[in-house]
Amino acid sequence: MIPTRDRIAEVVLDVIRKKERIGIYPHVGADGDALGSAIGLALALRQAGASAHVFVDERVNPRLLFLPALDLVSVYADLDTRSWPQDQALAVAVDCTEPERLGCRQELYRDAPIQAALDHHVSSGESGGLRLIDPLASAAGEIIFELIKDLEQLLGQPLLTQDAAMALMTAIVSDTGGFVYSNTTARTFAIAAQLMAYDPDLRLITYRLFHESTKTQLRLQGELFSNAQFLYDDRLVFARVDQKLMQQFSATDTDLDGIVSELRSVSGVEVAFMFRELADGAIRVNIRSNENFHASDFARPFGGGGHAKAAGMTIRHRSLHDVVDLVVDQAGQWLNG
Ligand SMILES: [Mn+2]
Repeated sequence: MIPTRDRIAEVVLDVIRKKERIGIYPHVGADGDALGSAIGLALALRQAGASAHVFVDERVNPRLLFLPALDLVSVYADLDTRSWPQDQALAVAVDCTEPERLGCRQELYRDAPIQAALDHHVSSGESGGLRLIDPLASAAGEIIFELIKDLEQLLGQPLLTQDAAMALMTAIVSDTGGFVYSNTTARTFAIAAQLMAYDPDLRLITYRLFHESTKTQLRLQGELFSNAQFLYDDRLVFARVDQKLMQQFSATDTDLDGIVSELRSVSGVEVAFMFRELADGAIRVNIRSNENFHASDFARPFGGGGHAKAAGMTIRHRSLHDVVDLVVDQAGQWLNG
């Protein structure tokens, strides 16, 4: 057993025995891993007799509304301060380590007598509390699964249920892109195999996370793909979206999900951009790249950031047209340099 996991399990057991409250905190903009992990943990803790709740900043992403036990999830903006729990004995951050990643809830998290963080992102911060960071885990869901297994051993009772397995499987499927990203390991499959024994609906998870679309999305994608522009021997491709187009299709930001990744998938493309005019006039640039183009290095001089193959930046006080020219020209120099 990893010492920190051991200690966290002990602390959790102590809180359960005292019948005290546990708050679970996924990061802002909770994705399938953050929310699935949080719900999976809450359900297992409840199975052990604990009073466990999940707190999030914003309404649940529509793509995740298939998750079980959403009644355990409270939205910060929807609660008045009186009903906000003051009596939690333990606060657990999930899929993040820094309290800053908890948005409006960070004070609530800090106010708890004990804080624990369960994460798989490499972190430079040295915040206090109990921290279990495992960068080799594909998803926070893997770490939560192992913690639940420890608790089952210590308590001598089963804690996982079909609903908890559904939530944890969602976490893992979400962060591995359906077991295809390079973070997918033998351990990922071993845990997924154990979760499958509880009969989670894998087909539904995959459909809702990756494949479900709407008529609006289909029409908008058709428009953007038809008009995508290829440059530099088709090594660069970009799409542009202004407010007029968004209104014409009655589209929202989520209707643009996945478009830039599709552009990158075109054979021979090294970098794909999506330029989007936001309602306040700022220009959002999403970048997806392959091996030969470091997306976050490219974004940094523009005040952006991200990962090697997925990054973004927001540029203000310039027109969509100017930003496209500037960025495409700069990217051309990178590709030819
Ligand atoms: Mn994650």
